[in-house]
Amino acid sequence: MSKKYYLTTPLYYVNAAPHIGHAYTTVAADVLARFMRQRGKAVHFLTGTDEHGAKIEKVAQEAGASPQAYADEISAQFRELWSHLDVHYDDFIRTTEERHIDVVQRVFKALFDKGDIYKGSYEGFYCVSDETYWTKTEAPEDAKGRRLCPNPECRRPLETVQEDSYFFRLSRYQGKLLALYRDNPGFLMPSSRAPEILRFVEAGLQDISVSRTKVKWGIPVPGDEGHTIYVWFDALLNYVSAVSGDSGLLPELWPADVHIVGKEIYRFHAVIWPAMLMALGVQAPRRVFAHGWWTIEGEKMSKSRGNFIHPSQITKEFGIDAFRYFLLREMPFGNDGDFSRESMRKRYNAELANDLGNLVNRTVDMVDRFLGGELPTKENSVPLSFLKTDPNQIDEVLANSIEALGFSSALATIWSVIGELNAYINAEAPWKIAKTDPERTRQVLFGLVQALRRVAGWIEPFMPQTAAKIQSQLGVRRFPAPLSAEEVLAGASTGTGKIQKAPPLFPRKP
Ligand code: ME8
Repeated sequence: MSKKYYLTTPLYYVNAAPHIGHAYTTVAADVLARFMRQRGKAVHFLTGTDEHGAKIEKVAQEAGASPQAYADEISAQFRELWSHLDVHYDDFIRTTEERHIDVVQRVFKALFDKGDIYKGSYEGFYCVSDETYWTKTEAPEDAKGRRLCPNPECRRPLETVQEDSYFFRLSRYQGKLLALYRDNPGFLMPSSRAPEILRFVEAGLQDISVSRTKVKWGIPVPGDEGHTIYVWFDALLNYVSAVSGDSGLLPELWPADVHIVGKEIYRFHAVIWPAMLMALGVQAPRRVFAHGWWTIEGEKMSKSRGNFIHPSQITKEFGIDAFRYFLLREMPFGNDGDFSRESMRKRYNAELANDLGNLVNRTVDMVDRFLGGELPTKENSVPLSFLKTDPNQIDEVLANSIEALGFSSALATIWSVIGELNAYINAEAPWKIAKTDPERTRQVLFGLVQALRRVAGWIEPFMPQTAAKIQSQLGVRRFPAPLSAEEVLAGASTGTGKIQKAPPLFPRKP
Protein backbone atom coordinates (compact mmCIF):
# COMPACT_ATOMS: atom_id res chain seq x y z
CA MET A 1 0.00 0.00 0.00
CA SER A 2 1.36 3.41 -0.85
CA LYS A 3 2.13 5.91 1.86
CA LYS A 4 -0.76 8.08 3.04
CA TYR A 5 -0.38 11.72 3.96
CA TYR A 6 -0.38 11.52 7.75
CA LEU A 7 -0.98 14.71 9.70
CA THR A 8 -1.71 15.40 13.35
CA THR A 9 -2.82 18.09 15.78
CA PRO A 10 -1.69 18.16 19.42
CA LEU A 11 -3.78 16.09 21.77
CA TYR A 12 -5.71 18.66 23.75
CA TYR A 13 -5.88 18.60 27.52
CA VAL A 14 -9.28 17.80 28.92
CA ASN A 15 -8.99 20.25 31.82
CA ALA A 16 -11.39 22.76 30.26
CA ALA A 17 -13.75 23.25 27.34
CA PRO A 18 -12.25 23.80 23.89
CA HIS A 19 -11.73 27.37 22.69
CA ILE A 20 -10.73 29.27 19.59
CA GLY A 21 -7.04 28.31 19.97
CA HIS A 22 -7.85 24.61 19.73
CA ALA A 23 -10.18 25.31 16.83
CA TYR A 24 -7.35 27.11 15.03
CA THR A 25 -4.95 24.19 14.90
CA THR A 26 -7.66 21.67 14.13
CA VAL A 27 -9.30 23.69 11.36
CA ALA A 28 -5.86 24.29 9.81
CA ALA A 29 -5.21 20.55 9.85
CA ASP A 30 -8.64 19.94 8.36
CA VAL A 31 -7.96 22.36 5.51
CA LEU A 32 -4.67 20.64 4.78
CA ALA A 33 -6.35 17.21 4.91
CA ARG A 34 -9.20 18.29 2.63
CA PHE A 35 -6.76 19.88 0.24
CA MET A 36 -4.73 16.67 -0.01
CA ARG A 37 -7.85 14.53 -0.48
CA GLN A 38 -9.10 16.88 -3.16
CA ARG A 39 -5.86 16.33 -5.03
CA GLY A 40 -6.25 12.60 -4.94
CA LYS A 41 -3.98 11.83 -1.97
CA ALA A 42 -4.97 9.25 0.60
CA VAL A 43 -4.95 11.03 3.94
CA HIS A 44 -4.82 10.06 7.58
CA PHE A 45 -5.72 12.92 9.89
CA LEU A 46 -5.30 12.25 13.61
CA THR A 47 -6.47 14.35 16.52
CA GLY A 48 -7.56 13.52 20.06
CA THR A 49 -7.31 14.31 23.75
CA ASP A 50 -4.54 14.21 26.34
CA GLU A 51 -6.16 12.91 29.50
CA HIS A 52 -3.58 11.98 32.13
CA GLY A 53 -1.44 14.00 34.52
CA ALA A 54 -1.47 16.29 37.52
CA LYS A 55 -3.50 19.01 35.83
CA ILE A 56 -6.48 16.77 35.04
CA GLU A 57 -6.18 15.06 38.42
CA LYS A 58 -6.45 18.46 40.08
CA VAL A 59 -9.40 19.90 38.14
CA ALA A 60 -11.36 16.66 38.42
CA GLN A 61 -10.84 16.65 42.14
CA GLU A 62 -11.97 20.28 42.39
CA ALA A 63 -15.08 19.37 40.42
CA GLY A 64 -15.74 16.37 42.63
CA ALA A 65 -15.54 13.99 39.67
CA SER A 66 -13.28 11.06 38.90
CA PRO A 67 -10.55 11.98 36.40
CA GLN A 68 -11.98 9.48 33.93
CA ALA A 69 -15.52 10.88 34.15
CA TYR A 70 -14.14 14.38 33.81
CA ALA A 71 -12.06 13.38 30.79
CA ASP A 72 -15.05 11.61 29.18
CA GLU A 73 -17.13 14.75 29.43
CA ILE A 74 -14.55 17.17 28.00
CA SER A 75 -13.23 14.79 25.38
CA ALA A 76 -16.81 14.50 24.07
CA GLN A 77 -17.00 18.29 23.88
CA PHE A 78 -13.96 18.32 21.61
CA ARG A 79 -15.51 15.74 19.30
CA GLU A 80 -18.78 17.70 19.19
CA LEU A 81 -16.92 20.84 18.30
CA TRP A 82 -15.04 19.16 15.45
CA SER A 83 -18.24 17.87 14.03
CA HIS A 84 -19.82 21.33 14.35
CA LEU A 85 -16.86 22.90 12.54
CA ASP A 86 -16.95 20.33 9.69
CA VAL A 87 -13.62 18.86 10.72
CA HIS A 88 -13.24 15.43 9.14
CA TYR A 89 -10.57 13.57 11.04
CA ASP A 90 -9.78 9.93 10.33
CA ASP A 91 -8.97 8.95 13.90
CA PHE A 92 -9.49 10.44 17.34
CA ILE A 93 -7.24 9.05 20.03
CA ARG A 94 -7.64 9.39 23.77
CA THR A 95 -4.61 8.67 25.92
CA THR A 96 -6.79 6.66 28.30
CA GLU A 97 -7.50 4.07 25.59
CA GLU A 98 -6.04 0.60 25.90
CA ARG A 99 -4.35 0.75 22.47
CA HIS A 100 -2.39 3.77 23.66
CA ILE A 101 -1.57 2.63 27.18
CA ASP A 102 -0.22 -0.62 25.82
CA VAL A 103 2.21 1.10 23.44
CA VAL A 104 3.37 3.59 26.09
CA GLN A 105 4.20 0.81 28.53
CA ARG A 106 5.98 -1.23 25.89
CA VAL A 107 8.04 1.76 24.79
CA PHE A 108 8.94 2.62 28.38
CA LYS A 109 10.10 -0.91 29.02
CA ALA A 110 12.06 -1.14 25.76
CA LEU A 111 13.90 2.12 26.50
CA PHE A 112 14.59 1.02 30.07
CA ASP A 113 16.00 -2.29 28.84
CA LYS A 114 18.36 -0.55 26.44
CA GLY A 115 19.51 2.00 28.99
CA ASP A 116 17.84 5.07 27.53
CA ILE A 117 15.65 5.25 30.61
CA TYR A 118 17.26 4.88 34.03
CA LYS A 119 16.20 5.35 37.63
CA GLY A 120 17.47 8.25 39.71
CA SER A 121 16.03 10.93 41.89
CA TYR A 122 14.65 14.27 40.90
CA GLU A 123 14.92 17.53 42.75
CA GLY A 124 13.48 20.57 41.15
CA PHE A 125 10.29 22.36 40.30
CA TYR A 126 7.17 21.51 38.39
CA CYS A 127 4.48 23.63 36.77
CA VAL A 128 1.18 21.78 36.90
CA SER A 129 -0.50 24.09 34.43
CA ASP A 130 2.20 23.60 31.78
CA GLU A 131 3.02 20.04 32.91
CA THR A 132 6.68 21.07 32.70
CA TYR A 133 9.77 20.55 34.88
CA TRP A 134 12.03 23.49 35.69
CA THR A 135 15.44 23.66 37.35
CA LYS A 136 16.41 26.14 40.05
CA THR A 137 18.50 28.10 37.56
CA GLU A 138 15.63 28.29 35.11
CA ALA A 139 13.21 29.36 37.84
CA PRO A 140 15.19 31.45 40.37
CA GLU A 141 13.46 32.84 43.46
CA ASP A 142 11.86 36.23 42.94
CA ALA A 143 12.09 39.16 45.38
CA LYS A 144 9.32 37.63 47.49
CA GLY A 145 11.11 34.29 47.69
CA ARG A 146 8.66 32.58 45.33
CA ARG A 147 9.49 30.44 42.34
CA LEU A 148 7.21 31.18 39.42
CA CYS A 149 6.87 29.35 36.13
CA PRO A 150 9.43 30.94 33.76
CA ASN A 151 6.99 30.66 30.84
CA PRO A 152 5.96 34.32 30.44
CA GLU A 153 2.46 33.19 29.41
CA CYS A 154 2.07 31.29 32.68
CA ARG A 155 3.96 32.73 35.69
CA ARG A 156 2.09 30.48 38.14
CA PRO A 157 3.74 29.32 41.38
CA LEU A 158 5.79 26.15 40.92
CA GLU A 159 5.51 22.96 42.91
CA THR A 160 8.70 21.76 44.60
CA VAL A 161 9.40 18.17 43.67
CA GLN A 162 11.77 15.81 45.39
CA GLU A 163 11.19 12.19 44.52
CA ASP A 164 12.59 9.07 42.95
CA SER A 165 12.13 9.28 39.26
CA TYR A 166 12.95 7.63 35.99
CA PHE A 167 14.92 9.69 33.51
CA PHE A 168 15.08 9.67 29.76
CA ARG A 169 18.63 10.06 28.48
CA LEU A 170 17.91 13.10 26.31
CA SER A 171 21.52 14.29 26.67
CA ARG A 172 22.61 11.39 24.50
CA TYR A 173 20.76 12.77 21.47
CA GLN A 174 22.19 16.25 21.06
CA GLY A 175 24.44 15.35 18.13
CA LYS A 176 21.82 13.25 16.40
CA LEU A 177 19.20 15.96 16.75
CA LEU A 178 21.52 18.57 15.30
CA ALA A 179 22.23 16.19 12.42
CA LEU A 180 18.48 15.71 11.89
CA TYR A 181 17.93 19.48 11.64
CA ARG A 182 20.96 19.90 9.39
CA ASP A 183 20.08 17.07 7.02
CA ASN A 184 16.38 17.89 6.85
CA PRO A 185 16.05 21.62 6.41
CA GLY A 186 12.25 21.28 6.11
CA PHE A 187 11.89 19.58 9.50
CA LEU A 188 11.68 22.72 11.63
CA MET A 189 8.83 24.84 10.28
CA PRO A 190 8.29 27.69 9.84
CA SER A 191 11.98 28.32 9.23
CA SER A 192 11.74 31.55 11.24
CA ARG A 193 11.28 29.42 14.35
CA ALA A 194 14.18 27.06 13.66
CA PRO A 195 16.87 29.19 15.36
CA GLU A 196 15.19 28.97 18.78
CA ILE A 197 15.33 25.17 18.63
CA LEU A 198 18.88 25.09 17.30
CA ARG A 199 20.09 27.41 20.05
CA PHE A 200 18.36 25.32 22.68
CA VAL A 201 19.87 22.04 21.50
CA GLU A 202 23.31 23.51 20.83
CA ALA A 203 23.41 24.76 24.43
CA GLY A 204 23.40 21.14 25.61
CA LEU A 205 20.56 18.87 26.72
CA GLN A 206 19.78 17.57 30.17
CA ASP A 207 18.19 14.19 30.80
CA ILE A 208 14.52 14.63 31.61
CA SER A 209 12.41 13.14 34.35
CA VAL A 210 9.75 10.87 32.88
CA SER A 211 7.90 9.55 35.90
CA ARG A 212 6.11 10.86 38.99
CA THR A 213 5.38 9.15 42.28
CA LYS A 214 3.00 11.86 43.50
CA VAL A 215 0.72 11.80 40.49
CA LYS A 216 -1.67 8.87 40.54
CA TRP A 217 -3.64 9.69 37.39
CA GLY A 218 -1.28 8.32 34.79
CA ILE A 219 0.00 5.20 33.12
CA PRO A 220 1.91 3.04 35.63
CA VAL A 221 5.60 2.41 34.98
CA PRO A 222 5.75 -1.26 34.04
CA GLY A 223 7.23 -3.24 36.90
CA ASP A 224 7.34 -0.26 39.28
CA GLU A 225 3.75 0.69 39.89
CA GLY A 226 4.48 3.38 42.48
CA HIS A 227 5.46 5.57 39.51
CA THR A 228 3.27 6.92 36.77
CA ILE A 229 4.70 7.95 33.42
CA TYR A 230 5.20 11.70 32.84
CA VAL A 231 2.21 13.02 30.92
CA TRP A 232 4.29 14.40 28.03
CA PHE A 233 6.18 11.14 27.54
CA ASP A 234 2.77 9.45 27.50
CA ALA A 235 1.02 11.96 25.22
CA LEU A 236 3.73 12.32 22.55
CA LEU A 237 3.57 8.60 21.93
CA ASN A 238 0.00 8.97 20.63
CA TYR A 239 1.41 9.81 17.22
CA VAL A 240 2.71 6.25 16.99
CA SER A 241 0.25 4.38 19.22
CA ALA A 242 -2.58 5.50 16.94
CA VAL A 243 -0.89 4.07 13.86
CA SER A 244 0.49 0.81 15.23
CA GLY A 245 -0.76 -2.60 14.21
CA ASP A 246 0.04 -6.02 15.64
CA SER A 247 3.44 -6.03 14.02
CA GLY A 248 4.41 -2.45 14.82
CA LEU A 249 4.09 0.87 13.04
CA LEU A 250 1.98 0.84 9.90
CA PRO A 251 4.31 1.59 6.99
CA GLU A 252 1.53 3.25 4.97
CA LEU A 253 1.24 5.86 7.73
CA TRP A 254 4.57 6.37 9.44
CA PRO A 255 6.53 8.65 9.26
CA ALA A 256 4.05 11.43 9.91
CA ASP A 257 4.14 14.06 7.19
CA VAL A 258 3.50 16.90 9.59
CA HIS A 259 2.77 17.47 13.25
CA ILE A 260 0.96 20.80 13.56
CA VAL A 261 1.36 22.38 17.01
CA GLY A 262 1.25 25.74 18.77
CA LYS A 263 4.54 27.53 19.35
CA GLU A 264 4.48 26.93 23.13
CA ILE A 265 4.91 23.18 22.67
CA TYR A 266 7.43 23.33 19.86
CA ARG A 267 10.33 22.07 21.99
CA PHE A 268 8.44 18.99 23.07
CA HIS A 269 7.78 18.16 19.44
CA ALA A 270 11.02 19.26 17.82
CA VAL A 271 13.45 18.08 20.50
CA ILE A 272 12.09 15.51 22.95
CA TRP A 273 9.84 13.70 20.49
CA PRO A 274 12.42 13.03 17.76
CA ALA A 275 14.91 12.02 20.46
CA MET A 276 12.41 9.47 21.81
CA LEU A 277 11.99 8.12 18.30
CA MET A 278 15.75 7.94 17.79
CA ALA A 279 16.04 5.96 21.01
CA LEU A 280 13.41 3.59 19.63
CA GLY A 281 15.17 3.36 16.29
CA VAL A 282 12.13 4.82 14.53
CA GLN A 283 12.31 7.36 11.72
CA ALA A 284 11.57 10.98 12.69
CA PRO A 285 8.44 12.71 11.37
CA ARG A 286 8.99 14.73 8.20
CA ARG A 287 8.01 18.10 9.59
CA VAL A 288 6.98 19.81 12.78
CA PHE A 289 5.14 23.08 12.21
CA ALA A 290 4.65 25.52 15.09
CA HIS A 291 1.99 28.16 14.52
CA GLY A 292 1.46 31.36 16.47
CA TRP A 293 -0.95 32.33 19.20
CA TRP A 294 -4.27 34.13 19.27
CA THR A 295 -5.12 36.81 21.74
CA ILE A 296 -8.68 38.05 22.23
CA GLU A 297 -9.34 41.78 21.82
CA GLY A 298 -5.65 42.35 22.54
CA GLU A 299 -5.53 40.18 25.66
CA LYS A 300 -4.15 36.79 26.42
CA MET A 301 -6.88 34.19 26.96
CA SER A 302 -7.00 33.14 30.59
CA LYS A 303 -9.20 31.77 33.30
CA SER A 304 -8.71 34.85 35.44
CA ARG A 305 -9.79 37.17 32.62
CA GLY A 306 -12.62 34.81 31.75
CA ASN A 307 -12.19 35.72 28.10
CA PHE A 308 -12.15 32.27 26.52
CA ILE A 309 -14.27 32.28 23.42
CA HIS A 310 -16.10 29.13 22.55
CA PRO A 311 -16.12 28.85 18.76
CA SER A 312 -19.90 28.35 18.73
CA GLN A 313 -20.30 31.94 19.95
CA ILE A 314 -18.71 33.08 16.69
CA THR A 315 -20.27 30.54 14.36
CA LYS A 316 -23.72 31.40 15.69
CA GLU A 317 -23.33 34.95 14.45
CA PHE A 318 -21.14 34.53 11.37
CA GLY A 319 -21.51 30.91 10.32
CA ILE A 320 -19.05 28.05 10.29
CA ASP A 321 -17.33 28.77 7.01
CA ALA A 322 -16.77 32.42 7.83
CA PHE A 323 -15.10 31.41 11.09
CA ARG A 324 -12.87 28.89 9.31
CA TYR A 325 -12.03 31.53 6.73
CA PHE A 326 -11.19 34.20 9.28
CA LEU A 327 -8.92 31.93 11.33
CA LEU A 328 -6.78 31.06 8.35
CA ARG A 329 -6.89 34.40 6.54
CA GLU A 330 -6.15 36.76 9.41
CA MET A 331 -2.39 36.15 9.73
CA PRO A 332 0.22 33.91 8.13
CA PHE A 333 0.31 30.50 9.80
CA GLY A 334 3.26 30.88 12.11
CA ASN A 335 2.53 34.46 13.23
CA ASP A 336 0.55 35.58 16.26
CA GLY A 337 -2.81 37.26 15.75
CA ASP A 338 -5.67 38.92 17.54
CA PHE A 339 -9.31 38.01 17.44
CA SER A 340 -11.96 40.64 17.83
CA ARG A 341 -15.59 40.74 16.78
CA GLU A 342 -14.86 43.92 14.89
CA SER A 343 -12.03 42.46 12.80
CA MET A 344 -14.17 39.38 12.13
CA ARG A 345 -17.10 41.56 11.07
CA LYS A 346 -14.92 43.72 8.81
CA ARG A 347 -13.41 40.79 6.95
CA TYR A 348 -16.78 39.10 6.77
CA ASN A 349 -18.46 42.10 5.18
CA ALA A 350 -15.60 43.07 2.88
CA GLU A 351 -14.24 39.73 1.71
CA LEU A 352 -17.12 37.30 2.12
CA ALA A 353 -20.33 39.34 1.77
CA ASN A 354 -18.95 41.81 -0.81
CA ASP A 355 -16.11 40.29 -2.77
CA LEU A 356 -17.27 36.69 -2.97
CA GLY A 357 -20.95 36.74 -2.05
CA ASN A 358 -21.90 39.61 -4.34
CA LEU A 359 -19.88 38.22 -7.18
CA VAL A 360 -21.73 34.93 -7.05
CA ASN A 361 -25.05 36.64 -6.58
CA ARG A 362 -24.61 39.07 -9.45
CA THR A 363 -23.41 36.35 -11.77
CA VAL A 364 -26.25 33.99 -10.94
CA ASP A 365 -28.76 36.80 -11.27
CA MET A 366 -27.54 37.85 -14.69
CA VAL A 367 -27.33 34.32 -16.04
CA ASP A 368 -30.92 33.92 -14.95
CA ARG A 369 -32.10 37.19 -16.43
CA PHE A 370 -30.08 37.43 -19.63
CA LEU A 371 -29.44 33.82 -20.58
CA GLY A 372 -32.61 32.25 -19.28
CA GLY A 373 -30.47 30.34 -16.78
CA GLU A 374 -28.33 28.59 -19.40
CA LEU A 375 -24.98 27.33 -18.10
CA PRO A 376 -21.76 26.63 -19.97
CA THR A 377 -20.89 22.98 -20.57
CA LYS A 378 -17.70 21.32 -21.73
CA GLU A 379 -18.81 21.69 -25.36
CA ASN A 380 -19.64 25.37 -25.32
CA SER A 381 -17.20 26.68 -22.75
CA VAL A 382 -15.30 29.89 -23.39
CA PRO A 383 -11.58 30.57 -22.92
CA LEU A 384 -10.69 32.21 -19.62
CA SER A 385 -8.12 34.44 -21.29
CA PHE A 386 -9.58 37.53 -19.62
CA LEU A 387 -7.85 36.44 -16.40
CA LYS A 388 -4.36 37.79 -15.82
CA THR A 389 -3.09 34.35 -14.84
CA ASP A 390 -4.08 31.01 -16.26
CA PRO A 391 -6.18 29.15 -13.65
CA ASN A 392 -3.96 26.10 -14.01
CA GLN A 393 -1.04 28.20 -12.94
CA ILE A 394 -3.03 29.58 -10.00
CA ASP A 395 -3.74 26.00 -9.10
CA GLU A 396 -0.03 25.31 -8.83
CA VAL A 397 0.60 28.45 -6.81
CA LEU A 398 -2.12 27.34 -4.39
CA ALA A 399 -0.70 23.85 -4.14
CA ASN A 400 2.72 25.25 -3.29
CA SER A 401 1.29 27.59 -0.66
CA ILE A 402 -0.85 24.99 1.05
CA GLU A 403 1.82 22.30 1.01
CA ALA A 404 3.96 24.81 2.93
CA LEU A 405 0.97 25.53 5.23
CA GLY A 406 0.75 29.04 3.78
CA PHE A 407 -3.03 29.20 4.22
CA SER A 408 -3.33 32.95 4.38
CA SER A 409 -1.36 33.53 1.21
CA ALA A 410 -3.36 30.82 -0.57
CA LEU A 411 -6.55 32.68 0.35
CA ALA A 412 -5.00 35.95 -0.78
CA THR A 413 -4.25 34.36 -4.16
CA ILE A 414 -7.84 33.14 -4.50
CA TRP A 415 -9.15 36.56 -3.50
CA SER A 416 -6.99 38.24 -6.11
CA VAL A 417 -8.84 36.22 -8.74
CA ILE A 418 -12.15 37.15 -7.12
CA GLY A 419 -11.07 40.79 -7.31
CA GLU A 420 -10.31 40.39 -11.01
CA LEU A 421 -13.70 38.83 -11.64
CA ASN A 422 -15.45 41.70 -9.91
CA ALA A 423 -13.46 44.18 -11.99
CA TYR A 424 -14.33 42.19 -15.11
CA ILE A 425 -18.07 42.37 -14.42
CA ASN A 426 -17.85 46.09 -13.82
CA ALA A 427 -15.80 46.70 -16.96
CA GLU A 428 -17.99 44.54 -19.20
CA ALA A 429 -21.26 45.66 -17.63
CA PRO A 430 -23.36 42.85 -19.12
CA TRP A 431 -26.55 44.60 -17.98
CA LYS A 432 -25.76 47.40 -20.46
CA ILE A 433 -25.07 45.20 -23.48
CA ALA A 434 -27.54 42.39 -22.83
CA LYS A 435 -30.02 43.70 -25.38
CA THR A 436 -27.61 45.05 -27.98
CA ASP A 437 -24.97 42.33 -27.92
CA PRO A 438 -26.41 39.04 -26.62
CA GLU A 439 -23.46 37.02 -27.91
CA ARG A 440 -20.94 39.08 -25.97
CA THR A 441 -23.17 38.94 -22.89
CA ARG A 442 -23.18 35.18 -23.12
CA GLN A 443 -19.40 35.08 -23.52
CA VAL A 444 -18.85 37.25 -20.45
CA LEU A 445 -21.32 35.39 -18.26
CA PHE A 446 -20.08 31.97 -19.31
CA GLY A 447 -16.55 33.10 -18.51
CA LEU A 448 -17.67 34.23 -15.08
CA VAL A 449 -19.49 31.00 -14.35
CA GLN A 450 -16.54 28.89 -15.44
CA ALA A 451 -14.09 30.97 -13.41
CA LEU A 452 -16.37 30.78 -10.38
CA ARG A 453 -16.48 27.00 -10.66
CA ARG A 454 -12.70 27.05 -10.34
CA VAL A 455 -12.93 29.44 -7.40
CA ALA A 456 -15.43 27.12 -5.69
CA GLY A 457 -12.99 24.22 -6.06
CA TRP A 458 -10.20 26.32 -4.57
CA ILE A 459 -12.13 27.44 -1.56
CA GLU A 460 -13.57 24.00 -0.86
CA PRO A 461 -10.90 22.89 1.66
CA PHE A 462 -11.38 26.16 3.57
CA MET A 463 -15.15 26.58 3.27
CA PRO A 464 -16.72 23.28 2.31
CA GLN A 465 -20.34 24.38 2.77
CA THR A 466 -19.88 27.56 0.76
CA ALA A 467 -18.14 25.68 -2.04
CA ALA A 468 -21.03 23.21 -2.19
CA LYS A 469 -23.58 26.03 -2.32
CA ILE A 470 -21.75 27.79 -5.15
CA GLN A 471 -21.37 24.53 -7.01
CA SER A 472 -25.03 23.73 -6.79
CA GLN A 473 -25.93 27.22 -8.03
CA LEU A 474 -23.54 26.88 -10.96
CA GLY A 475 -24.63 23.45 -12.11
CA VAL A 476 -21.65 21.53 -10.79
CA ARG A 477 -23.73 18.50 -10.02
CA ARG A 478 -21.81 16.00 -7.97
CA PHE A 479 -24.77 13.69 -7.44
CA PRO A 480 -26.25 11.56 -8.94
CA ALA A 481 -23.64 11.87 -11.69
CA PRO A 482 -20.70 12.50 -9.44
CA LEU A 483 -17.68 14.35 -10.64
CA SER A 484 -14.41 13.45 -9.00
CA ALA A 485 -12.85 15.97 -6.64
CA GLU A 486 -10.20 16.63 -9.27
CA GLU A 487 -12.78 17.29 -11.98
CA VAL A 488 -14.60 19.73 -9.76
CA LEU A 489 -11.33 21.44 -8.98
CA ALA A 490 -10.63 21.72 -12.70
CA GLY A 491 -13.95 23.51 -13.19
CA ALA A 492 -15.82 20.65 -14.84
CA SER A 493 -19.58 20.43 -14.77
CA THR A 494 -21.98 17.67 -15.63
CA GLY A 495 -23.57 20.09 -18.03
CA THR A 496 -27.02 19.45 -16.75
CA GLY A 497 -29.52 21.81 -15.32
CA LYS A 498 -29.90 25.52 -15.19
CA ILE A 499 -28.59 28.11 -12.85
CA GLN A 500 -30.10 27.81 -9.37
CA LYS A 501 -30.93 31.04 -7.67
CA ALA A 502 -30.31 31.02 -3.93
CA PRO A 503 -30.25 33.43 -1.00
CA PRO A 504 -27.05 35.46 -0.49
CA LEU A 505 -24.13 33.33 0.74
CA PHE A 506 -23.06 35.84 3.35
CA PRO A 507 -25.74 38.33 4.42
CA ARG A 508 -24.07 41.54 5.58
CA LYS A 509 -23.57 42.00 9.32
CA PRO A 510 -24.18 45.32 11.05
O1 ME8 B 1 -0.43 21.47 25.19
N1 ME8 B 1 -3.64 30.35 20.09
O2 ME8 B 1 -2.61 20.71 25.20
P1 ME8 B 1 -3.46 22.07 25.23
C1 ME8 B 1 -3.38 29.40 19.19
N2 ME8 B 1 -1.85 18.33 25.81
N3 ME8 B 1 -3.42 28.08 19.46
C2 ME8 B 1 -3.75 27.71 20.70
C3 ME8 B 1 -4.02 28.65 21.70
C4 ME8 B 1 -3.96 30.03 21.35
N4 ME8 B 1 -4.21 31.00 22.21
N5 ME8 B 1 -4.31 27.98 22.83
C5 ME8 B 1 -4.22 26.68 22.54
C6 ME8 B 1 -1.25 20.58 25.27
N6 ME8 B 1 -3.89 26.50 21.26
C7 ME8 B 1 -0.80 19.15 25.32
C8 ME8 B 1 -0.33 18.70 23.97
S1 ME8 B 1 0.55 16.87 22.24
C9 ME8 B 1 1.24 15.38 22.33
C10 ME8 B 1 0.14 17.29 23.89
C11 ME8 B 1 -3.73 25.21 20.56
O3 ME8 B 1 -4.87 21.67 25.48
C12 ME8 B 1 -2.32 25.03 20.02
O4 ME8 B 1 -2.33 24.01 19.06
O5 ME8 B 1 -2.83 23.05 26.12
C13 ME8 B 1 -1.59 24.55 21.24
O6 ME8 B 1 -0.35 23.93 20.95
C14 ME8 B 1 -2.58 23.57 21.78
O7 ME8 B 1 -3.86 24.18 21.52
C15 ME8 B 1 -2.37 23.32 23.26
O8 ME8 B 1 -3.42 22.56 23.72
